[in-house]
Amino acid sequence: MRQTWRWFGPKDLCSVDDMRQAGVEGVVSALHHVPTGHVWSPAEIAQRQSAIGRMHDGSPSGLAWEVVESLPVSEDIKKQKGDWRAHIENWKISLRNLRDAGIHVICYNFMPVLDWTRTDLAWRLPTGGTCMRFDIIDFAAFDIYILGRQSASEDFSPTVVEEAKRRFAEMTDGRRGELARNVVYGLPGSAESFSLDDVRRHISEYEGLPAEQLRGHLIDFLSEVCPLAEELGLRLCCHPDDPPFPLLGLPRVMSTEDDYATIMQAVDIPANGITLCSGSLGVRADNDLPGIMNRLGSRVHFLHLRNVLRESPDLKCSFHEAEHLGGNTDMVALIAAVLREERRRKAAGRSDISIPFRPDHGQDILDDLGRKAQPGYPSIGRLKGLAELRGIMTALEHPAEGLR
Ligand code: DNO
Ligand code: MN
Repeated sequence: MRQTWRWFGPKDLCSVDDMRQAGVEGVVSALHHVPTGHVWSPAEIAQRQSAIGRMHDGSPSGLAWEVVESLPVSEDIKKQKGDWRAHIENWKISLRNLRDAGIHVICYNFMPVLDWTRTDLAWRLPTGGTCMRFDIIDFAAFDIYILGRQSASEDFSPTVVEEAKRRFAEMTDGRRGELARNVVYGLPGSAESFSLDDVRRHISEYEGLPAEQLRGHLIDFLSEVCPLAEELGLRLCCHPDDPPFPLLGLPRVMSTEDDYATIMQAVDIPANGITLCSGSLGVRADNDLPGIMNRLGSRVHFLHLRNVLRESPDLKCSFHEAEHLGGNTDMVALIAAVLREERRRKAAGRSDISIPFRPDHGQDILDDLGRKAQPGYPSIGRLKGLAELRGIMTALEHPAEGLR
């Protein structure tokens, strides 16, 4: 397992020096400033690589950009409208440029309009630390009363609708504004300045596009890009829907093991792979993370290891981002499954034995509180997560206690 860390570029509060001290082996990054649909040029890629390669005193960091997260897929490609064909061609040129720069693992996602969605970005834990949280009642209140989406109330249970009505009536204007900002915050990079009207317009463009059609569009996209990726020796990996159920009336097609199995079979080549995000998939009780790793592991090219705690047994439930070993996913069993997969790869003579992983999000604790890092990306909380995960890996691989 290769220990990686997400770095948002030179303006990230966590420096290259910090990553070195955290014991990170490789870096995950993206060119967030390049508009979606445009080509990632060799010059831009090289510039980011050189920033990762240097400590603040100019000496070599020994770190390299190993995983792209994310090479964004445009809304046009997801809808097969407008400039979608040109965007696919540009995505392919970016793949070539990344290969030429020696970067081989490329993560992306296929969620219409939204990326991750939370109602609280700094929810206070009993410890005094904070974490991100998704509250289904708050979310329903946003959807029904703030966004005012027609038929929104049909997407929630009658109890949730009832409670959302009461909660919204009691909400201060301040909280209403904050809730709207928090939900919109999870929109992908270049869309951060979206207004509610923009969100309404983007949602309306998906009207009449059922999930099966979106799945078809994903398969069409992969049929175009995976053969090239295979030829270039690249590994593409699709991040799951976060959370793994439909929101705002938008279709979602990467939420379950079946969704992944369908896509893996539809374009059945190794370059078509998975970003196994235990925090995203783990929101659903019917996603068995160690089992998914056992069954689909040969196509897992990248791992996000984090944990969530479900707050009710419902499918569409409230949840918060727990400590890495503290939520509903059995992290020891999941890591054991990853190590088993790596043994299988070694026995099969594969070249990609070591699977890159990162401690996906972390809680805000100690000096990170109030430091205003990118939500989910505090240095200390992630370092704590990485250290805990590293402890499990070390223990499972120890010859005395060893993995059987
Ligand atoms: C949530 C995060 C996501 C992820 C993108 C990948 O679990 O990992 O923001 O980076 O969805 O495309
Ligand atoms: Mn993730």
